[in-house]
Amino acid sequence: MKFSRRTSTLTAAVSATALILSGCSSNEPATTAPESDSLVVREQWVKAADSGMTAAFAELQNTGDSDVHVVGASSPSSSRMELHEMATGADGAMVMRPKDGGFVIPAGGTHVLAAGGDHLMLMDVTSPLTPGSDAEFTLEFEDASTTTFTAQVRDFSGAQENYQPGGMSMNGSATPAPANGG
Ligand SMILES: [Cu+2]
Repeated sequence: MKFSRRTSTLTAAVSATALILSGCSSNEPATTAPESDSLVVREQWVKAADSGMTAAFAELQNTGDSDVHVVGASSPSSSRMELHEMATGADGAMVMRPKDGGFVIPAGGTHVLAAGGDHLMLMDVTSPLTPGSDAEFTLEFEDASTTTFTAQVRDFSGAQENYQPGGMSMNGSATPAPANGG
């Protein structure tokens, strides 16, 4: 008798704890919208290339009231993509390199990806991007949501920046051949 009463008391205590815990989780802030809901992509285009590296540009507008973090990009047109920024290399020349933490688009703001600045880098074009055709891109956000957009391929003679892989320190001899991109 005594034993069974203790058991039921224990069970009741466990149930109460479970209720408290589930109560806590329902008290969390209302689920915020995925970052992808806040991002508008416009003026997007990609520089024509037959192979190797090239770059895509766009205006990324954040219509939401919290920052949007772009942490990755992908495209069926390239086996790999990186988020690049321009920086001054050791020799004083501008180089492009992966941007730590990706792109942050402030709440209500617009982040412009343009030649000479931040851009989406196609590291290895897998099928020729010919002027006038379209290419598909996917942006990945910090919360793992994604946005897909279509960019027109354009002829462009600019954006011939050198590539500084991994943001590592470099000297002239370590610099890869000038990349056809960024
Ligand atoms: Cu680049």
